[in-house]
Amino acid sequence: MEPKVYINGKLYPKNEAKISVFDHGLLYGDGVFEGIRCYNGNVFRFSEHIDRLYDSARAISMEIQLTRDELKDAVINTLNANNLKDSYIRLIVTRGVGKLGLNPFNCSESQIIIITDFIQLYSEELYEKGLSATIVPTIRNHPDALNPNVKSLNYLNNILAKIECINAGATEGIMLNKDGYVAEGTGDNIFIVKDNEILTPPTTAGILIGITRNVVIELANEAGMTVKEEQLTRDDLYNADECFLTGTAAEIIPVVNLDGRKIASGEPGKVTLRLLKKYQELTTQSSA
Ligand code: PXG
Repeated sequence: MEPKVYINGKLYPKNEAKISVFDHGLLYGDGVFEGIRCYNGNVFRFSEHIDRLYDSARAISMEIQLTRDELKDAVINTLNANNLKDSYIRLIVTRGVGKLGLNPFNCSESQIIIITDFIQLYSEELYEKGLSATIVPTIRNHPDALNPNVKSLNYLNNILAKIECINAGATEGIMLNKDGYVAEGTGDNIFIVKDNEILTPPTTAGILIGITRNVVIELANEAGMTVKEEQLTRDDLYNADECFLTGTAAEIIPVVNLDGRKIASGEPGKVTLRLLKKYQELTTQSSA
C-alpha cells in the first residue's frame, strides 16, 4: 500500500502530495512544525506537542484552521489510513500561498500537512556504545532574534551546526548560546551527570524546551534523583561523569566523547542507562 499524506483535509498518495512553490513555507521558511512519535498505537505526549504547535503558530501570528481536537483527529485518521502503530509524525503548518515578498498577511490560509513515516537518527550501535559529539562554532539563535522555542520551518541555524559537526567527524553538534554557555544539540537537549546530580541548561539558556527533556526530568524525579537546571560551560561537559541527549527522534542517547576527549570512562553511564530503560518502559506502556 502506498503511504498517504494529509494535506488540508485530504489524503494523497505520497507521490502526489504536493504544495505550491508560492507557499511562504518554502519561499521564506515561514511556518511551524512538530515531530511526534506514536508507540504501539499511542501518540506519545500528544497534547504537549499540539500545545507547542499552537504556541509556535501564535508566536508568528499564524492561525491554524483547525481546533486542537480536530487536528488530533486528523493525525489519528492519517495514522489509521496508513495502518501505522509505530510511527514518526511530522505535523507541518505553512503560512500558505502568497505573492513574492515577505508580507505574510497577503497569503492564503495556512496549510496543514501531516506526514506519518519513520525516523532513525542514530544507529542501534550508538544507543549501546554512545556517540561522539563536538562543540560547533555556530551559536544557537539569539533568543531576541528568533526564539528557539518557536519550532519554525527555518532550521538553518541548526543545519549549519550539523554541517560543522559532520565536517569535524562527529555525530552530533553541541551549540553554545550568545553568552558562551551550553545550549543544546542540533535537534536534541543535553544533560550531564556530575556527582550524582543531573544537570541541564535552564530555559533561559535559549533552548527549545524539549518535551522529551520534560519527560526525563519527571522520570528522574520519580526515581528520586535530583535534576537541576543550571548554566553549563564547555568545561562542565568535558568534566562530566555522564552526558546524554534527549529528543523525540533521538529519545535518550549517551554521549561518550566530546571534541575528541572521552567523557569519564568513555562508556555510557549508569544514570543514563537507568533513564533510558525507564523511558523505554514509558513509551511501550499503553497509557503513555
Ligand atoms: N532542541 C531542538 C533544537 C530540537 O529541534 C529538541 C531540542 C528536542 O525536543 P523534543 O520536544 O522533541 O524532545 C528538538 C526536537 C528531526 C527531528 O526530524 C527533530 C526534532 C524532533 C523530531 C524530529 O530531525 N527536534
